[in-house]
Amino acid sequence: VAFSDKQEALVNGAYEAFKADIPKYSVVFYTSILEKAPAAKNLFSFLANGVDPSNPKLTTHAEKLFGLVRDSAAQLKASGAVVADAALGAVHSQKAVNDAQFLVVKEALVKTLKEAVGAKWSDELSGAVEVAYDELAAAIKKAY
Ligand code: HEM
Ligand code: ISQ
Repeated sequence: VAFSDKQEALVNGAYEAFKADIPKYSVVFYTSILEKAPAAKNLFSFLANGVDPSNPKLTTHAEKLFGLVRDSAAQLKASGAVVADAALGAVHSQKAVNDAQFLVVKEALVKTLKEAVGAKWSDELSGAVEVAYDELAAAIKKAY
């Protein structure tokens, strides 16, 4: 897909806003996921004791996922396509992660970045994040 310099800059800016307070925004992210999909608690061992922002596993996993969405935007701008690590496909196919779950994570991602970005949030930014996420999710699912 076509992805402009501006779209990449918007996704980068949103990622920087998330990075400004990773514990805070990780709580927003996981809370949103658990609201829509309470069973996600059983998928991630680090959620066993609830959404604890002082648990480094919780923040590290969120940071990795948000970082991959940012990388996806960079790949889209550079080549118009996203390639995901084979291992990333393998993990998710083994856990039988489905489209409904990908949607829950996408909605939580958008909600979290919206809160992080604040007044600078826009439809254009939302759209750029969604394309970067959707193309990354498609690349992961290619390995199924
Ligand atoms: C593992 C990224 C979507 C469930 C992982 C890992 C990464 C990752 C990098 C490797 C372990 C780690 O976190 O370091 C992503 C990305 C996604 C995505 C970029 C979306 C584009 C999902 C969805 C689910 C899911 C929708 C299901 C709700 C899992 C599970 C693991 C995992 C269960 C294994 C966790 C463990 O046991 O350590 N994912 N993921 N992922 N992911 Fe995802
Ligand atoms: C999916 N895969 C890996 C890590 C994650 C962290 C939070 C929410 C979803 C995730």
